[in-house]
Formats: sequence, C-alpha cells, structure tokens
Amino acid sequence: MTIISQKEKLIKAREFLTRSGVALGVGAGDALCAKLIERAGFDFIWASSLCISASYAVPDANLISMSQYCEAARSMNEVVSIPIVADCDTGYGNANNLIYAVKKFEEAGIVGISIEDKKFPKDNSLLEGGRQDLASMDEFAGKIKAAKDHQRHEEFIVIARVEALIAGWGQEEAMKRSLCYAEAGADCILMHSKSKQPDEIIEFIRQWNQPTPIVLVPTNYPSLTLQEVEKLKKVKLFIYANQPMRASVKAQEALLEEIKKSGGIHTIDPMMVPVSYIFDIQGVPEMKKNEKKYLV
Ligand code: SPV
Ligand code: MG
Repeated sequence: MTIISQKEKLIKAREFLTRSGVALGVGAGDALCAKLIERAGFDFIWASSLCISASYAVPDANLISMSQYCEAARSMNEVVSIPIVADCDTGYGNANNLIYAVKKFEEAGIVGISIEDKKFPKDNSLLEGGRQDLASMDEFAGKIKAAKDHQRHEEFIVIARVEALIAGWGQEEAMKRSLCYAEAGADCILMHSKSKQPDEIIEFIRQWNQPTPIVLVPTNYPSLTLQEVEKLKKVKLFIYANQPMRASVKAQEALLEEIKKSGGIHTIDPMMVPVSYIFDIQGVPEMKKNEKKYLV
C-alpha cells in the first residue's frame, strides 16, 4: 500500500480546478469507506460532516468536536492516495477557531476545506425545518481571508459554501455573497441547494461570470447527471456526499432482519463479502510480504 505524499495530493487537487472536465468526489465517514471510494476509481474523498457524525450516530449539528472530525479525516487520508477535501461546517466558531482548524487539517494531510456561511452551531442543510441561520457576509468573508492567510501549503484549497438558497434568501443574495467570497480569496464557490430540481443551481451557474470554479453537491437533485454538469463548463468539483453511507445502512438493516427471520447466519452469505475480501482491503497481503522480509 504505497500512499503518495501530501504534496502530490495537493498538486493533484489543484489540477482538478484547472484541467478541463469535472472531478468526482464521494463522501465518506470513515477510512474503510474512503478506501472503497478510491478503489472504485473516484477522484477525491469528501470527508463529510454528515457521514462522520452519523458514524457516531449523533446529529450533524456540531455536536462532535473539530478534533473528532479532523481525526476521522486523518484516518481516511492515511489509507488512500487520492486527495481528501474536508467538510469543515462553519469553521467550528469564529476566524480564530478556523485558523486553528486549518493548521490541524493541513497537518492531517488534507488538501482543502469547505466552510459554509451559517452561524455556529449549524444544522445539516437538508434537514427539514432545520436552523439555517446565515452569518453576516462580512463576517464570513473575514473567515475566508483568515483561512487563506494562514494556510501553510500554497496549493491548499478553501471552498466557500454559500447557504443563501438553503436559507431561502434567493438568487440575488446567493450571487452577492458568492462575488464577495470570491473577492475575499475563496478558491471555489460551493453553491448548495435543497431544491428537488437543479433549476435554481443551473440559473446561478448561468449567471456566474467569475473565473472562480463552482462546486456542487447534488444530493437533493439527483437528476442532474455528470454529463449535464460537464456541459455547464464552470463546475470543477461534483460531490456525491453521502450515498455509500446510506446504502450501507440499508444493506446492514436487510442483513440483520434476515438473521432474525431465519434464526441463524446460515442464509446470509450472498448478502456479504467474504472475510478474505475485508483482509484485502485492510492491506493484509502487504503486511504478509513485510513479515517475509523483516520477521526472523
Ligand atoms: C455533508 O456531506 O456533510 C454535507 C453535504 O455537508 S449535505 O449533507 O448535503 O449538506
Ligand atoms: Mg456537512
């Protein structure tokens, strides 16, 4: 298991923003999921606040600490050679908290962070009836500047996530904030939407006339395909933020139900991978090679 260096990951991630086409990321909450995403051939991992908090079975509402999110991202980064972009919610407080978080996430080998312009503590953007209170635009622009001024690696990416459409503040506010955050130094604008159709996102992208690339998370509007996104030209990162985690919950529940129903584990083999498959993902073959070489 040869893992490439942080520098190589940073360069790879930067290339996603400048090369033609769209880089595809998938959300993970733990290292096992990150490994599966890499093996499936995706470009990068989104260390998802929803998936990481779900791995603790607590709400995605800043209940767990920055260190817990960072450790989850670090554990993912240690086992993959594709870059990890961390979903850092609102930056865990004010600009001071964010400056410290940037240091910790860079030390963990992460190539970039996304921060959103809501008040701390946030609620998940897709939560029905959730608190979607926006921070002031100037306060958030200050956070972007703070992150950019304090990053140690020049390639490190700071994504400004605009929650104006999530909060129901409309296109004009979304555009005003995006322009302000791009001006403040954001490397990308993540325009989020909870609409069931991609129309408002497409409208925003059509009006966006800045060079700063767009990032999309199409959880609520899955009808928007990669091919359509490519045609829009301005989107550089497209993120399937939580689908493996949701699929694994469904698979585990079906398996648990079957064990209960059949009174044993004699019927469930077709529902699982063999243990040897897990050993392989864990890197046992490499460990055995090392044993041959180094153990006496
Ligand atoms: C996450 O994956 O934690 C996200 C994306 O922030 S979403 O849950 O769709 O808001
Ligand atoms: Mg999140």
